[in-house]
Amino acid sequence: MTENIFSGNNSIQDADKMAVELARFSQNLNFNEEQILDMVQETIIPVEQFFANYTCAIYEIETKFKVLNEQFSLIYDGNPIESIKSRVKDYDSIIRKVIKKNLPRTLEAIEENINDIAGVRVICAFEEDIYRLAKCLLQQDDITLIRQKDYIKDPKPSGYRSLHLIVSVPIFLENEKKDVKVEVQLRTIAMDFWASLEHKLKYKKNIPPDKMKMLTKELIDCANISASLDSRMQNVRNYILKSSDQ
Ligand code: 0O2
Repeated sequence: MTENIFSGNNSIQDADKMAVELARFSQNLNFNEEQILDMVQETIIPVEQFFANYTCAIYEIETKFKVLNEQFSLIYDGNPIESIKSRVKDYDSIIRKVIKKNLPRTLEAIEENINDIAGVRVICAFEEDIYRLAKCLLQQDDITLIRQKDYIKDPKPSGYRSLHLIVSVPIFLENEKKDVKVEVQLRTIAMDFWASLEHKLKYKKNIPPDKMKMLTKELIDCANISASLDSRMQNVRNYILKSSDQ
């Protein structure tokens, strides 16, 4: 069920990239090999640990949803979760956000101010399952809700709908317990289908402005149709559940 789009190598690739840069920079300053190796070690290990913390936090959150999915399937009709997609934000996107938010370029500032370095997207068939799963996650005593944005009740002007939770979850390392932030996005299959297409349009640079305007409007219409589809499918499902109770 889980599609983990985080390759597991991001942190190493990012740290390697930094090591190459650092080595090049140091060579220009005539550092000797040992000094370069020391600096590389000092730079790489905190960066690797930084990314590893987010990977571990994703494991924790994914496991919580898998457990809920299993338990719900015993109570209700079928599994509420269709799929889970997780990722750790890549180094380039983090740096772009650092620049956009004008943050100091330190791991501490990034950790403090960027909430979506770890992202878990939970895709359900029905809207009611989204709220049921969110409620169950938030009532767990090791989860702290930092921020909630309900773009299902209040969709974005683009038509975007999803329930966003920024939570903090503890991870247990060799000698310490650390609270790590994770952005959880819960959405239906229809919301996810819409968001993927809209995301593609957002990053297309070669569409003429008048066509872009038309496609944006078309997507707003599609979002409304998709919201109505979600609601009608939910009604049919509720009817089926009610009639199987009788
Ligand atoms: P990616 O590549 O998906 O990670 P902040 O996160 O603080 O910068 P804000 O306003 O708190 O900004 O975040 P928001 O808008 O609540 O949620 C941001 C994420 O939600 C985005 O991440 C998208 O994944 C998704 N999202 C929000 N609005 C839209 C939208 O209109 N269309 C689509 N397709 N997705 C949306 P990123 O960082 O943009 O990208």
